[in-house]
Amino acid sequence: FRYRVAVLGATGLVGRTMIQVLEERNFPVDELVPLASQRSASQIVRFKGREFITAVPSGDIFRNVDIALFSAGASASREWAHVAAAAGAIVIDNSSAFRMEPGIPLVVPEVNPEAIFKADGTPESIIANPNCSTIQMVVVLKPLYDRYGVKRVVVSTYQSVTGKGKAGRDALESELAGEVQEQFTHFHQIAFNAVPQIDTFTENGYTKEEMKMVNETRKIMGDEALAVSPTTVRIPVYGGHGESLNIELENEFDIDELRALLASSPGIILQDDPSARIYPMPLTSYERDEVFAGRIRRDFWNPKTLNMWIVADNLRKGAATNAVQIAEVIAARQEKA
Ligand code: 2RA
Repeated sequence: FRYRVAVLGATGLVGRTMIQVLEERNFPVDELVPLASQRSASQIVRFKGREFITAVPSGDIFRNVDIALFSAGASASREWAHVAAAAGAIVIDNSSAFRMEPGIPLVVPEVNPEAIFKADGTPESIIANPNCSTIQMVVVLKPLYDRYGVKRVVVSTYQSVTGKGKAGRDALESELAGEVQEQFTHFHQIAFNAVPQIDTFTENGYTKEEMKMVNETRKIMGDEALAVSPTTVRIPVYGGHGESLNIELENEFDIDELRALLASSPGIILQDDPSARIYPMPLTSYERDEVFAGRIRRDFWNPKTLNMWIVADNLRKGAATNAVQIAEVIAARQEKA
């Protein structure tokens, strides 16, 4: 099988990373259809040594598309996802538009790949890609959940400016260059700072980013009793999101056995040797597809509880790679069918 793959938002940071990952992972692309809004139309994207001009989306275009990767914001997804699905495309949407929609699966391939498919074994027509900070956390929670049960996670994030796309990255660069800002992309100056606000506040004192970590995690893990207590913070780094996790398990654990379990779990690379100063860092996760785990240690105040530190490239495993991996699961199933 080879696929005609559209990328909506092809000129954005995630869209460009999607195209890069499709090429790197050699996804069987028969034809690439890069799409962008009117504002970004007619820009050049490169794929497998060829240049493509971005087009503006239309119903007709999606008639000749098998898989459509979306990353152009929630309003563009709301406008085009059902049009593309009705035209026969399978939509993998990185925006927040449908993540909590009942009947639309929210998928991390290492955690709940079966949610991609209907009872008859065919793929759902719209599949939601979770928020970056949620994805890296559930990749690590999944093996612990299956083996020990997970009751509660207290998570503090240290999120890259690239979570806000090109604008987020450019904001840091211009502040570091000493340029005066008309208004701050990250609500305040981000250079030499940490801003404990990502997205807007909801009425309960938590931000939308924090509520995504609560609600999306429960949907992906299929457990509405799983307690997630989040604080999300923006910091001036490029390479990826860091997360400090305090995880309360249902059952007792042996720390070496738990470490070995993580090391042998899909999508996880252990970097955990404090004596050698080996632990995950954004600089070492940059442009990688895995979730890096380290600083694994027992919480000496609470039984059945551990602390750990994880890092993942939020543009890759946090967005583009996860979406392409969902497409890979679909392609693998069709090969077998
Ligand atoms: C952020 N997770 O980091 C959000 C959206 N990518 O800004």
